[in-house]
Amino acid sequence: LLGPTENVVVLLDRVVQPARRNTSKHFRKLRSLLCSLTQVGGIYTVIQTKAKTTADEWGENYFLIGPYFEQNVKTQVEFSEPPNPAVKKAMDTMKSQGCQVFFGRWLIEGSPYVLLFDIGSAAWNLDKWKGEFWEVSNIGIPFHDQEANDAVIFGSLTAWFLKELSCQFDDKPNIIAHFHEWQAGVGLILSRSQKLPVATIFTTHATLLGRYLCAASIDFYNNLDQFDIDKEAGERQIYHRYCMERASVHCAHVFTTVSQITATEAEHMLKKSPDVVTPNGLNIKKFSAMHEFQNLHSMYKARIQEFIRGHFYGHLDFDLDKTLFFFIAGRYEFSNKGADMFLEALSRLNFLLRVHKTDVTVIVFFIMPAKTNNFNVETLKGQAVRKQLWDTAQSVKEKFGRKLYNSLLKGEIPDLNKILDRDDISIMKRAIYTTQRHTLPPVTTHNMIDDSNDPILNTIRRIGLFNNRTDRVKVILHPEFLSSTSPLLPLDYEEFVRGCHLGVFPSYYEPWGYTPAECTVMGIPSVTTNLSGFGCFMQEHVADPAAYGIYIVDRRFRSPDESCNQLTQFLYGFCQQNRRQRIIQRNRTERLSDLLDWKYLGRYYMHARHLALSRTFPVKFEMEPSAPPKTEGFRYPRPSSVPPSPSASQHSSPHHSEAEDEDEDERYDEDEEAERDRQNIKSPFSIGALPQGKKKQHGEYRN
Ligand code: G6P
Ligand code: 1S3
Repeated sequence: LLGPTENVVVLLDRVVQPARRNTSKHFRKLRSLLCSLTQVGGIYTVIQTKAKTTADEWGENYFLIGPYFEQNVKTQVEFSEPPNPAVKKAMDTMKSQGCQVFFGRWLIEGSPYVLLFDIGSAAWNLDKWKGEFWEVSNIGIPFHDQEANDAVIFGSLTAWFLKELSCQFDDKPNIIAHFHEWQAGVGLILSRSQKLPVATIFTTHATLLGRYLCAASIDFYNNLDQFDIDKEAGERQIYHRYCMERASVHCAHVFTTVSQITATEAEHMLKKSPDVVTPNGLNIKKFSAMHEFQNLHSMYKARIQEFIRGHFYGHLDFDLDKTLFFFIAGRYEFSNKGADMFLEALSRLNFLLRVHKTDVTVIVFFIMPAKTNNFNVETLKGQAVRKQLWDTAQSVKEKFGRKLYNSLLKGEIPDLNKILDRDDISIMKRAIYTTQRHTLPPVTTHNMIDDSNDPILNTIRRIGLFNNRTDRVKVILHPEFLSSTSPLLPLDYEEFVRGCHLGVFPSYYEPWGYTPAECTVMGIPSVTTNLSGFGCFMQEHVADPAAYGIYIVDRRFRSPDESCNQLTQFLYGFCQQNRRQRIIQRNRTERLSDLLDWKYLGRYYMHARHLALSRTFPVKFEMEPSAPPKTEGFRYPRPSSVPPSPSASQHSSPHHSEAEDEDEDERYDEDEEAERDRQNIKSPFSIGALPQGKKKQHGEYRN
């Protein structure tokens, strides 16, 4: 703790938090360690993935603070005594007053320390703490909003801990506390009102009002300055939450958000511009063999194809080798996540593929959790039928093999017309009869609790995408997160993404958007929009994003119908690529990974911390007088093989002739392009360092 730099750093993140829906039930929902990708929630992904770079920077001085949930902790945390005497003393004081506090290492990359408060054990203080919070903020919390009440308990515990910690030192310690989202904000507000010697940072990953207004299908971005925000919050019964969020923003020494588009939104909804934009990164792991991710695509695609064989039994009159897999995944916010526009575009794509009589089939997965009552019978039956056909084929093959072997031993070539006997033929006929079905392959894999009101199913009913034989676009709603232990589609999310061809995320409200970012690092092309932080970031950093497999739909300056047409064109263009072109495009997509690495993007968080220290302890720390960092200064050029003029051929796609289609071995020619481009592209890591804070008295920051 009192290391060479004498910095004490406490970074306050909401560990093991769900961030999926604004309800207490979800706040408390248990999470599985294995679900580390977006399935669990974007904010969780930020905190979990950036732990490694932050731990690398601050080492033993980095602590994450969050609520204690027994089920999660059991599988994710290794308990230990805090090695730091100040932390131990602060914890002991709280424990002696009846509060349960746990300490250990979070078993994720970087193994950071975690400090977990049991909210339940301190709940008896709720009325008192609500009163104290009212005294300092005039924000009253209704008794029925359990999530907000939990936030008051958690925030009061946090401020208490910070107070106990900071008074362990004779000299003023250098504590930075970083709070994410309004649920953690009470601790920040209380720390400031108690004038604790703590540098505070508040990060919002979405504004409460922005999310609500967009979900109500309001023309949000063209009316940003028109809203009566207090009234809007009041009408939606989130006024107290909104006040907690806004107070956190205004109390923080440094306010940050995840993208420029959310920065603009915050300016209007929260009446403050962020001091720093902190884009979200990922921990990128490079394979030692360059084409390993392509092999993984092939391997997991085969697993998805297996599922499709079962799901479409009796209707497998399309060529699986010419079938493309698209998907959308994430929280079930129908219009915010663009599922509405996607379905409309699929209907138009279906029409285009039919009129142009193409032999390509598109199967689209919607992975969005909804209330269900188990898998439906028809879907399970499909997999059983597939298994039965497989077993039949295996037993006939074995018998056939034995007869063939015996003939060869006798030096004879068997009469192939007689090698299968009547029994074999009967078994096979019976197996074929089981594949007869009188229903269409189901559109959903589960029994939906609210089937008749489900927005995805209702839209499918309206546009008539029922998986008919004539449809070139088939739809499967999987209203549950994926799991490798599923009896239906035994793949975890990452494996599933790798096996697909295209992720489609035409969001209307998306402060950042991890889903397309995750596709990118796995080398899977994706569709995003210029209303998502990720889409704008890519537009800024990549000269021709579509050539790299990042298709950005313009939802900002076009009408919904025009945007939908643009999306349809992207999808249709993608379907026209041949295999070789897809392979090349995947290589290019994967090349953008560096841009999304925390090793590069972590610098913005670093800057926010230095800024907070210099604002809180100006006598000790000063910032170098250079401009604050922006997410700019680096741009990927067009890939060298893409013609400079769009008139040369199809927009931004790799250009090769159809004759090359099946010639997979030539895919490695792409290495030449990669090598050429690599020489032209300066790595994002080589961009000049950010302006750093300087410690005035005791030397430099530790980094
Ligand atoms: C990867 C594999 C190839 C395979 C290809 C299929 O590149 O390494 O062996 O042919 O994927 O690509 P597709 O886009 O048709 O799924
Ligand atoms: C938010 O999660 P969401 O899906 O509710 O935070 C994520 C992490 O910053 C961000 O990627 C996403 O766009 C936001 O919406």
